Amino acid sequence: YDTKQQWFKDAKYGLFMHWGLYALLAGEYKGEKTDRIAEWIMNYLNIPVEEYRKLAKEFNPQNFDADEIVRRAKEDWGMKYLVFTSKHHEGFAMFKSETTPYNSVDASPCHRDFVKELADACHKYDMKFGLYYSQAQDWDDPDGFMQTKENSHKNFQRYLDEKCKPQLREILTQYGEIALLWFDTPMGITKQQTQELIDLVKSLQPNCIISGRAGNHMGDYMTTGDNFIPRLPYEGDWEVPATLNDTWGFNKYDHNWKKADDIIRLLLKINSRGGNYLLNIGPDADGNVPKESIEILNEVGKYVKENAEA
Ligand code: JFZ
Repeated sequence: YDTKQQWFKDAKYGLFMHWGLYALLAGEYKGEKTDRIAEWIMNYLNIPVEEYRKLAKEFNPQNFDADEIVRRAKEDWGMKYLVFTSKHHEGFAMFKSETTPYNSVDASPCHRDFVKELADACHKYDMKFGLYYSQAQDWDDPDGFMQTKENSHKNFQRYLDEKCKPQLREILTQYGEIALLWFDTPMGITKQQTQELIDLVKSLQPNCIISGRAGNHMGDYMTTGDNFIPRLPYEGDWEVPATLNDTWGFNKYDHNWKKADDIIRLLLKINSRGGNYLLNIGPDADGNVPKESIEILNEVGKYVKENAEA
């Protein structure tokens, strides 16, 4: 695996951000809790599409400040890139989309384009900007993949042609440089379909790096499992996506925070073997980054700034 992008080989440390409508539920729906990853709540608790969609009408994150988050990541935490969930498995677009009105500008009272806000901040602070896009799982589209739904992805190619590709085109043409496209959970996608998506990305942004989970081992680098670190010095580019507690999306019941010292140790271990550490935050429904996340990242950042940065 070779991304051919020096910035990625040098990056070492980046910020992952999982944020979507699931933040409104924060791990609980109608009194029922999930102690598993909170961005999967629609699936875990079998919330019907029509019900889940209503969340969009409540989404008004007054405290979300892209500039502040990116400034912290760059200046306080020593991170070199950001990856943001433009659309997670729930299917809701966190950007203005002409493809479907189910997006944060058209379906929510805030009328805000969060990809735009983050893109502007990243370009301002010279942070590489990447986008997560769930290419296979889409629990809102009848033809998107959902493991537990009978008859899901019946016409997966229609979903790809009518939602996935048009939205990829949108995020790759409207926000300046997209340094990385973070595809994920390539369930039920063929080699040819994966190739079509990669070709589309590269035709619009030739230098855009494709994550290891594009499908069929066709990404530009290796993405490991959460907190999994390959044993040998691995030849090639790789990245470890990881959480600070036990969830990616905000879960109000998850207080199992890692210690800053443990994060520092992991960062050094990953970097010494040549990998990048992509560490996650999950803002709440008002747009606040959990204070525990900020405390841990500040402490790690202090170490990075004093010892590890060139
Ligand atoms: C996936 C998503 O389902 C999850 O919601 C989150 O976005 C995470 C970053 O990615 O979950 C995975 C996918 C693959 C592995 C672990 C979690 N893996 O290969 O170990």
